[in-house]
Amino acid sequence: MAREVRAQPPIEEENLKTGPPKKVAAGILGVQKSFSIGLEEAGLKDTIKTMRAVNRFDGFDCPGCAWPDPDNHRSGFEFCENGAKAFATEATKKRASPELISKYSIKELSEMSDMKLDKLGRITHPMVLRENSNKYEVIEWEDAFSMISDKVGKLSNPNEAVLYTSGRTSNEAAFLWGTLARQIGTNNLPDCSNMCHESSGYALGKSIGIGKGTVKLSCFEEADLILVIGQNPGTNHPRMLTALTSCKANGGSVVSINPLEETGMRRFKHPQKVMQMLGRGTQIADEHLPVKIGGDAALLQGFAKVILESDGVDKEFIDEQTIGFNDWESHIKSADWKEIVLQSGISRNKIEKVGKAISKSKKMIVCWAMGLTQHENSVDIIQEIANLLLTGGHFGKPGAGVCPVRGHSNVQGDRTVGINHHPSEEFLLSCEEKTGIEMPRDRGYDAVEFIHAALDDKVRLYMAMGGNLVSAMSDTERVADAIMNIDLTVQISTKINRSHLVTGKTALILPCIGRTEKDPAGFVTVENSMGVVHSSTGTMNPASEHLLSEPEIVCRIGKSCFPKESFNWQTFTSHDETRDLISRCIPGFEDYNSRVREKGGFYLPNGPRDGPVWDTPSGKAHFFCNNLPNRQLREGSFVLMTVRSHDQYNTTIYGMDDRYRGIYNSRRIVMMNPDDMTELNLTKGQEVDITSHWGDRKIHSERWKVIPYDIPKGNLCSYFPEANVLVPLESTAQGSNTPTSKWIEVTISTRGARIWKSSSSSFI
Ligand SMILES: Nc1nc2c(c(=O)[nH]1)N[C@H]1C(S)=C(S)[C@@H](COP(=O)(O)OP(=O)(O)OC[C@H]3O[C@@H](n4cnc5c(=O)[nH]c(N)nc54)[C@H](O)[C@@H]3O)O[C@H]1N2
Ligand SMILES: Nc1nc2c(c(=O)[nH]1)N[C@H]1C(S)=C(S)[C@@H](COP(=O)(O)OP(=O)(O)OC[C@H]3O[C@@H](n4cnc5c(=O)[nH]c(N)nc54)[C@H](O)[C@@H]3O)O[C@H]1N2
Ligand SMILES: [Mo]
Repeated sequence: MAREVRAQPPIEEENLKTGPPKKVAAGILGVQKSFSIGLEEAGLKDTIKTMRAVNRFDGFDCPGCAWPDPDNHRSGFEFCENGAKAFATEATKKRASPELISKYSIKELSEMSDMKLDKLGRITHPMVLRENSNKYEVIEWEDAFSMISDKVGKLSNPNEAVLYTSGRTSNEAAFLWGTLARQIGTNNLPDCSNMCHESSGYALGKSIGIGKGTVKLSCFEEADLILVIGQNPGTNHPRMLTALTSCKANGGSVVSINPLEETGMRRFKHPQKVMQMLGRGTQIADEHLPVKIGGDAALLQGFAKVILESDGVDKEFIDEQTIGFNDWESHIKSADWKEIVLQSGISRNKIEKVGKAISKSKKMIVCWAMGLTQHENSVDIIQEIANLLLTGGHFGKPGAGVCPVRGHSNVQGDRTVGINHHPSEEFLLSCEEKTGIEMPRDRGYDAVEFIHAALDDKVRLYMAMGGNLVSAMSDTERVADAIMNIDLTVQISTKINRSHLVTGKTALILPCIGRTEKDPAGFVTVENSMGVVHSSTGTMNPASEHLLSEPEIVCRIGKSCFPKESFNWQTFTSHDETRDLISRCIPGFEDYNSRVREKGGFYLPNGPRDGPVWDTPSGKAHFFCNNLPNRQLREGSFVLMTVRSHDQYNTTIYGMDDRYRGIYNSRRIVMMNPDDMTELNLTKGQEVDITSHWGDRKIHSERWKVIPYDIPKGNLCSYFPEANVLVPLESTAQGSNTPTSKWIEVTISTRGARIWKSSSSSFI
């Protein structure tokens, strides 16, 4: 029986208000917001308790983002407004109890907004949605595990199982999760990284032999120049503003490269420093380059041209440490300035000014996030960053290097401990030896490949360790078709989201304790964006007595599926045992249990940072030559990017405002250059329809309100997850296969006299 559910959030009547974008980030309002969210969700006592414990040596790791904490000291409060939202909504007093959930059919729940779904509160019991039912009901843990092992036993091929991971999962749970997939016999381990920094890992792996950043937090104090490209730290990594301020305090400069002039990059008032909070704050960006969406490869090649003609070339470093420089040099010299200016949208003068600053820099850091990783040519763009840094010898010394700023708080750790759909032979061999489990060698599905496989009816079992793939993936309606083809879908989670409503024929919800809560088995561990592995100890009582920890859930699934095998799952309900096993399987984790008990944890080895040593086939760092993209837009088309508002955490919507950008009470908006609005004869707040184009395929989405905004001409900006329906599944980055959420070709049509239909989008 097919259930009728809504894969996209409903369109609600909204009272859009706009004002000028804010000039200063954080300050007193940031502090006030942190407290008010906490009070509303968790109450006074628990708000203070969580705020005291977050990011302390003996407390829990903030579930907000992966930005690191200082190595050897902590202030009274180590968090930001948006971190406060993340832990307050987890520590909420509201409960999505079986009584509440079973009041509604799945269809009724799917008609709630994403914000309303989240505000139902914490899930308290394991629940099942049976094949012929349209309501969830309670199930005993053991029965749920038997349903899973039953399904695993009936797979005709282990690759019919897929195990997804969202990046909040601890190292312990992630390692066990990967082991479970491989014991089932598959490397089908798609994860949120596939939609996030996969392009960074792929590109850097080839250029410098490690798919991670090469700087420490202290490097920000030493750098003389920091480029922040395609990132909105004021909203998504607010504590990074403190680090940028420290660079400025020591005489360094910051350059922002972004189609939007984001508030956090203008001025910052430290919400925890009284004097700064009251003053004008620190100016962050010395220069802002409003690059066109997708114009970064051209811009970076422009910088390279300037550097090659100046004295910014570190000949000695290049000769000793790299290969491919000469080819790259002639490639860049032959690049055409006209094309560079046209594609980037930045004048030659401006490019030369910043290019000269880069040539002079002795210690440069380049930071980036989703503005660079979600394009068709993302891998090329990131390799162009590596090329620039290699030219100036910015590796192997403090104050310099690459800094891909990670999103989810443990997304980097999850990959390190084996959440990988194409693990190395070295990793598999080592795990095989130490676990006694035969490891499959076939490459598994990434997130996009998983959806294609499910559309082709090749997936029977899907289990998700957290996350909300239905809303986070591109092409929402096709993802829903794919998921509904599956026999059994399982969500291990804390809160209800759309992935609990758009499900397989049978669905399970296995509720787990969150980061902020006490785990009976003690602390877990995570790795931050700068390769520091440290502990995280929850301090709150779990939201319900029926919850289990993520590692315990994995162990009990494992035990239920493989009761007779020699790998004894029961042992690994002890986190110390799991860490011992990890330390035997994965280089860099030696003495894991003792080193992680030291204050602040320990750094994982990092060749380019510590040496430099390059783990590439040649043993050297590589320059790569990349051609600029040559994409022709059809007549009248725009390029749309999809970003986060200030009041959301990925698919979790906390509120309806995007305060820094001056947009209130509405999420279904599209920002447009005022000149483009005049040309199309559009007025502020007018509703338009958006159609995306991929080859002959068109996806149509109705009712978006236009907002005049300072964005390059021809470019548009909307929020995800609402706009994900417009991202074609086929449109992915070369090499990393990441959906191109920041580059979607669209056309706009006015709604005129058209009659409003209740379904928001359809294929035409
Ligand atoms: N509060 C909060 N914190 C978060 C998250 C959250 O949702 N809320 N999410 C977490 C996660 S998982 C992640 S990955 C990070 C994401 O952190 P960000 O990458 O900062 O997130 P986005 O909102 O996607 O912002 C992308 C930025 O890139 C710019 N941009 C878009 N296209 C281009 C381009 O072609 N070139 C350039 N130069 N810039 C471009 C946009 O204008 C925008 O400023 O944040 C993490 N932290
Ligand atoms: N168009 C567009 N799409 C995008 C992006 C974009 O910029 N534009 N960004 C992409 C990026 S960078 C990312 S990382 C993905 C995010 O993709 P996901 O990681 O899949 O999505 P989230 O919204 O972070 O997942 C939130 C859910 O996780 C569950 N959860 C929260 N805490 C815990 C916990 O402690 N344990 C468990 N088990 N579950 C928990 C809750 O049920 C919550 O509803 O989205 C991607 N999608
Ligand atoms: Mo992310």
